[in-house]
Amino acid sequence: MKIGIVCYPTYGGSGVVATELGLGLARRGHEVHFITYKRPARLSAFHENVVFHEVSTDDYPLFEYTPYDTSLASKLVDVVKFERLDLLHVHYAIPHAAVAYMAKKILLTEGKYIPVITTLHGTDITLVGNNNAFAPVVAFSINKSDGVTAVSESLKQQTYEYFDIHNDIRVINNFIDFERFRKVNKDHFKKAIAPNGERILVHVSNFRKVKRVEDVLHVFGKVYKEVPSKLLLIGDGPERHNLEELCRKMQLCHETRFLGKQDAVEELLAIADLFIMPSGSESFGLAALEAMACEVPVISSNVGGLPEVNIHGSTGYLSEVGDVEDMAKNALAILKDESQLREFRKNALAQAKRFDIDNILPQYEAYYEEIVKMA
Ligand code: GMT
Repeated sequence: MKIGIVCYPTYGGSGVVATELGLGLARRGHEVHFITYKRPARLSAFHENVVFHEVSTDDYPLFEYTPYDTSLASKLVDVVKFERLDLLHVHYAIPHAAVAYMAKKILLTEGKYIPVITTLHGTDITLVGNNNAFAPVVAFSINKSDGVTAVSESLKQQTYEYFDIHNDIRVINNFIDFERFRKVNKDHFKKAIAPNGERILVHVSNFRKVKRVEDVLHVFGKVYKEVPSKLLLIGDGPERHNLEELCRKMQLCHETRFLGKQDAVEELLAIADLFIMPSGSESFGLAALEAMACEVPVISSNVGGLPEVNIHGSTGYLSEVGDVEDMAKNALAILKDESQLREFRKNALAQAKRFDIDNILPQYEAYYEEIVKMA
């Protein structure tokens, strides 16, 4: 098939999933066209069957806000027509689903029908889409998509709850590439970070408020009092400065490292003993899945899709949002008991295998076939 993928090219989860999906489809012989404003972060090398189309927007003094939506719609029309695409798969509803609908309508005037699949990732529904400034357009464009997928059962239910949706939503989960995410020997890293055999706790996110990274520090503050340990904070974002201040106030700076954005996250997960994800909202929790694939148990909140990924008492523990006491108690239960840690590591890996890219990609392919046939 010839597939157009529209996504945000940044480090966010939706862009990562879209890029890995496109690369996986290309490996399976499909022709994949990425259409966005910048080369996606994980699309750095040459890949057979992959083309990147950059959407450029011209500045004009009249535009206080550059009309990206219009440029993207025009680019979609152009690429669909000249590359003879069979399908457009847009990731993150805002603004991609509405823009794809406009491109579809324009193409129809020329006698070309292009089916559009929208994948809902999370904040496009839970935080952003559910805001009056976007809601009517999000609901309309989901209803106008030929196919809709959500990354978890929970996100599917939330979408029906928040909006008046009369389209079917198919759940196709986030996935993991075990060629990349697996436990490898990185003892030299471990020695450098935890020279006295301290436990290593890790958090990875975009440091937005919704991730509640301050809870990570509060949990770590309690754990550290009882078990010699180190904390690695990976990623960057708007809360970073406040977190650095909190870390100083809590006098945890010697034990905590802010590592910023890292390309090879798997190498750091390889030395981790515990992953912490205390999010206030999380449609799936791809970062937790990546940790589990590297045999790292997860302490998380119990919101959204997290209970579908992290199994309480098996791959880690779930707590109410903000209950740092409970999270710390659970973390200590794992970290103090070598046999529980070993067991949870094994369970985390087994659970992650359910989301192997080799199981999930064929679900997308089958869905594409279904939607194209219906169109
Ligand atoms: O907020 C983020 O983590 C980024 C966001 C995105 O759309 O770029 O991630 C969402 O999509 C990921 C991939 O489907 C999911 O694994 C994350 O759980 C989801 N984030 C939230 O729901 C907060």
